[in-house]
Amino acid sequence: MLILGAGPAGLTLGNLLHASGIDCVVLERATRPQVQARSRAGFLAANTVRILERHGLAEGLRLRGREHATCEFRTEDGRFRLDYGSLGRGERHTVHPQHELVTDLLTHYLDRGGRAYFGTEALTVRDADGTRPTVTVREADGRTGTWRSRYVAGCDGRHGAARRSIPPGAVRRHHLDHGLSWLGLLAEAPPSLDAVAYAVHRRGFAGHMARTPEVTRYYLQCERGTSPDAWSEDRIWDELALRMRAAEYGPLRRGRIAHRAVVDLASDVLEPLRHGALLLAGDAASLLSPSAAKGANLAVLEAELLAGALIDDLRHGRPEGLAGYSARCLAHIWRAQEFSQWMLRLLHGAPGPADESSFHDALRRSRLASLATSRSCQDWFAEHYVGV
Ligand code: RFL
Repeated sequence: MLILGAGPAGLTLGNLLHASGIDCVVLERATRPQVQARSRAGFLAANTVRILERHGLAEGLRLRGREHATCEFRTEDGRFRLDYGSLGRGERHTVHPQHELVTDLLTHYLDRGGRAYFGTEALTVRDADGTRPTVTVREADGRTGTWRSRYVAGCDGRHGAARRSIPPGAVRRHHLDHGLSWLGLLAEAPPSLDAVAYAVHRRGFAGHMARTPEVTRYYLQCERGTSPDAWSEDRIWDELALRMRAAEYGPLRRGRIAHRAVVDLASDVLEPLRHGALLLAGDAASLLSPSAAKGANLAVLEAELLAGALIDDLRHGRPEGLAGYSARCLAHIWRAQEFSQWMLRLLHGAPGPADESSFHDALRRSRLASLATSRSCQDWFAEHYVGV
């Protein structure tokens, strides 16, 4: 079994297959230190924690993860908090930065004899419609090589070889460009408040999310095409303070901006998540806007479903699970897409002609007012915000 990519999807899958005695190899383009340093997600859903616990993979997050269950909205109409841990199904997030989760999963896999090759970039997957797909790779020393296996799991993200190798028309790609961009920032500063904060401002959205006691993620909506380095640190902090209404609600704790990247908000779903012997999971299968923090959680869920189906097929000769893998995942993916889209419309007006955007802006205010005042709306929000 070949697994392309050592992110949350590939490493969860690798651990589950290896624990079932299935011979598998993870091929990863980056070096091990690069993989373990990539900061992205931080909020793990309760279901993700349950999956990791079920398979003995939750030790790190139990030791270092912190429960989180409050979010705050700041708008032109004031601010309100939702203690979502006491709404909906009463579930909470666990804050555990993605690079720590990846490090936990990788260490667990390698310590138990799992095989992984770093600096090994998959170039193409060929013959996926046969029973012996071939992966051509560029190895760490620059030479090309080939790997063959019964199945290939494409867990190599949105720009990986798995997606590229699917012939045009073989699967359908549903795609939506939201026309919005966020400057994603990691600040070497403690969180400024004890809640996730979403600030809606006429100058654009701003977000605040704890990562660790020393590091906080912030987002600033920016113009499409903005270079990540275009904003000075002072401008970033001033703009965050303005949009988050720090003068009214309390100052932000400033620190060095350690990482910055512009994210063009887009979503897509491939359907089905399979081309013959090539099976997709994680961002390779579906890309979500980061508005609802679902991507890493879906990656873990899909990896568990794929592992179960592969184990049934390879160990017990039951291929039905693999046949149903795509449909099972797509049901979860579309629910997550729908909620991410709803969140996006909660936090932004819509780009477009002035009259349309003022209409969307009024809808956004009304949506926020419902969330602030309606218990059933809050229960719905909590269930979907923490769930996958
Ligand atoms: P990953 O993590 O991208 O891992 C893919 C791995 O494949 C490797 N690779 C290749 N290897 C071999 N050959 C090739 N040709 C290869 N091409 C790529 C890469 O080096 C990498 O190691 O995909 P995976 O496993 O599917 O996991 C998906 C998540 O990483 C992603 O959905 C989340 O980070 C999304 N996301 C968030 N999700 C959450 O659930 N909660 C959050 O709070 C959250 N915050 C975020 C996010 C994504 C962000 N970015 C990237 C837009 C915040 C940000 C800023």
